[in-house]
Amino acid sequence: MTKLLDQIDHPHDLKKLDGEELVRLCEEIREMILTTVSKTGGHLSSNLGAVELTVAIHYAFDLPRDKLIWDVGHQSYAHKLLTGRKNRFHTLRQYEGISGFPKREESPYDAFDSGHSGTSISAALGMAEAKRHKGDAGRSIAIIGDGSMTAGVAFEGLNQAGHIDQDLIVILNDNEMSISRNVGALSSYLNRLMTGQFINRFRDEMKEFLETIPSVGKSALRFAKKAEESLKGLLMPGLLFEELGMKYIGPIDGHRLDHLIENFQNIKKLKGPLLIHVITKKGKGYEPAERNPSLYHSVPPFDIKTGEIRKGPEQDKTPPTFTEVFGETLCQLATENRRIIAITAAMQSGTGLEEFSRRFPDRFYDIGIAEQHAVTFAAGLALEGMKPVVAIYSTFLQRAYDQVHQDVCLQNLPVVFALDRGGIVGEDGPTHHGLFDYSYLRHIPNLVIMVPKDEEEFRHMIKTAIEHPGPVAFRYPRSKGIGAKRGTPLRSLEIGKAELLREGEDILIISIGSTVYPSLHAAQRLEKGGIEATVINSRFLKPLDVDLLCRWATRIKRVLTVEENVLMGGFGSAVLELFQERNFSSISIRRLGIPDSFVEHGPQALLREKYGIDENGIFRVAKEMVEEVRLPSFHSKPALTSSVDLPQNPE
Ligand SMILES: Cc1ncc(C[n+]2csc(CCOP(=O)(O)OP(=O)(O)O)c2C)c(N)n1
Repeated sequence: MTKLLDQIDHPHDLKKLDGEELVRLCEEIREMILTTVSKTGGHLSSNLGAVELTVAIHYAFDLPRDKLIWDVGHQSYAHKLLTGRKNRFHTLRQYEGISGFPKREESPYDAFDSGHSGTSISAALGMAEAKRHKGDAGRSIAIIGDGSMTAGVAFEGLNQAGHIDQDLIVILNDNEMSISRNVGALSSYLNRLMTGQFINRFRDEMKEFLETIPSVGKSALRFAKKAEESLKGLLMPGLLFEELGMKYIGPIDGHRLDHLIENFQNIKKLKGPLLIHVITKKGKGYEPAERNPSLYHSVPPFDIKTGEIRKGPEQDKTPPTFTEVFGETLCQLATENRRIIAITAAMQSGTGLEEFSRRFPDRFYDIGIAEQHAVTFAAGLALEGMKPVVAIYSTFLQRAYDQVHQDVCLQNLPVVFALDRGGIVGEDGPTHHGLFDYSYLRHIPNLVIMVPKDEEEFRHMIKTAIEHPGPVAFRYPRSKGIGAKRGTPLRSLEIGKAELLREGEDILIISIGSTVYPSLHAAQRLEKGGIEATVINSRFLKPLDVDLLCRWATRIKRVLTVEENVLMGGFGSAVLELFQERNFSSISIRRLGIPDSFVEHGPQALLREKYGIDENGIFRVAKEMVEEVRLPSFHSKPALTSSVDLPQNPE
């Protein structure tokens, strides 16, 4: 039998299939997703759960005239398969392959680039309004999970949608899961809608009440039964959304293709803002993922037969990842310090807080996908004498910039920010790289920022942060450390004190975080070629070790800074500013880091090499800098480095 998927180059091809064929197509899509993700890794559970939903949307609506906006976008694989990308699907998340998220540059069917939760409703509403202005009859459809619905911005969108009464379709894909089990009052509410407990409880209470009234009881009961259907609609389902001005429709079984299609076709005729509540199962159709949807939420390559995750270097327990070291050290400190509170924004496992949540359940908070709330909640805790540790991926803390600024740093509150996934994260790509945090944090007064070079230094930084009386952040990468020996008693580091790692008179390399060891290795190679390098591990992005940096810079006069962050406003910028303030006009300085562009998806090592922040890149530029003296006409590549002879300060 020929594959049905082979016949689908375009969503319009779906309309040639009958009901039974569409069901078979869903099976083929599921199989394709499973086979591919088992090899490439990726977001499995969410995609398996959204297959019928995706087919039904593409069948019932008219894309790309109608706009479909995927929230987060991690569940858009079936959409990619139906919109002309099936032949490239094997390149999913690979370097130069197709992205794991919707990308406008990849396809006209991808209406909006996403990766961060909660944005779909606002974007869809904006498009709907633009369509009204242009007189375009196309529909705007946001598809959002129950986890992402906990993001405040989703409610900001709903608030306006209900207010302006715009034609907008919001499909709530409810699988009761965020990455872990969804949490919070909204989740409980959706759950009650789903199970109908609310309605049943009401009905039972009503029945009891009516039966207690002797003469009217029976007929009233008959009446009540008849009224039950309308009562259901009138009183209970979707009340919250109805109150916000949306028309609520559901819940609908998200795996019954016929129901979905019929509902969507009817919905197309309705006006105003609609919320369609669809119930799906995360991991649907693959038993290991149905059993453990969190494990397969974002999964490395695995064996389809057994579900066993293939052992790569990342799965080895030794050395541990920075995330693991964070979780372990925080538990150690929390045993002695009962004021330590851990907060995650729906990333309990990703931020290494599983153990903490088990051991200190009363001091652990998963506050949902609500980074802004997490930070201000921490500010409140800190004001009352607790020691909150907010563990958030660097990319997601971007959302809470104002809270870090206003609610924590302006008030000089002792909140600890644990910024996981700092730097290049790999296959998740530009929406997830943590390449901006040096720049968006460094200029905020009162904030101390540390970046560990290895696991052992990291442990002491966590201790330092806990003991620091003001706001403090530490930023660490998505990876294993170098296997540094751990276990010395935890101690506090001196704030703003850098570490001199080696001495040499030809060039000064000042490095921070993940680039420190590559800098050291580059220095060792330079030495073999007769070039002597001094290497300083800055440890602190802020405050800098002014004395040490200035002393060595004025002595060597040739400085290379290295960082895994955008160059603008980053670590090298901080060093430049320092030298400019000190009138160091005769120092030649170059900076290695990420240029003014978004970094694509791909393996971490490959991208670090491409952007010249690995050992080879550092070696090459350091060598060039030393040789430039002998070959003055030599010019380096301008995109990645800048060579500046600093102007004399007019003062
Ligand atoms: C602002 C932000 N914080 C955290 C995340 C990490 N994240 C990715 S998917 C996800 C869970 C989303 O749950 P839901 O919307 O219900 O989708 P499901 O995977 O269950 O289909 C989280 C927390 C994110 N993408 N964006």
